[in-house]
Amino acid sequence: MSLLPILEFPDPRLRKIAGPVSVFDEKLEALIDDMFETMYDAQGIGLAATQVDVHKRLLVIDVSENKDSPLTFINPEFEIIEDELSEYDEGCLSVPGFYETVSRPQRIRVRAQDRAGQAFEMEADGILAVCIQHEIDHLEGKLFVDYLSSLKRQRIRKKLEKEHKKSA
Ligand code: QAP
Ligand code: CO
Repeated sequence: MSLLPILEFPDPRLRKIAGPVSVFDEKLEALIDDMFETMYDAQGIGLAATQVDVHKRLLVIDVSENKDSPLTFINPEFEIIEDELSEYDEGCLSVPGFYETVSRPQRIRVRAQDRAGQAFEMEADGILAVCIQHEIDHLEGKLFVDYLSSLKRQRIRKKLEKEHKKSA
């Protein structure tokens, strides 16, 4: 297993639209394992393949307290069950150090495939529903900062660009 580098905003590769996963093989299994290792190492609760520069429709999530409930979503799709919005302070491993409030539908139904290619369906609410929607956005090249005012987004971009210059 290995840790994968995580792309950071405003890297243009975070804007790519991911394509479907069609081959379920050992290479995919290894990528999933590396994504979990990378997410846990970075203290994250969700990671989309886009964030590690792999433009395939694949997410890993673990919102459990004890980090013992890994969930893998391949080719995920969701529908809104409950139109009502709820607010959550979101962060992102690709936008380190910044948290802002975002509103999203409260309850969703997700259809996806697991690592073996088996289709499954689940309903989600609370932080899991937030996280699934946040991660599916990544597959569409979308970031949580896109929901903020352009002033806030620019401020975040400038601060991160400064950080990137320092460490380059
Ligand atoms: C998305 O985000 C999410 O800034 C996943 O310094 C976030 O795992 C969904 C993280 C909140 C729902 C609620 C962020 C770690 C992790 C940082 C993450 C940081 C270290 C973010
Ligand atoms: Co994110």
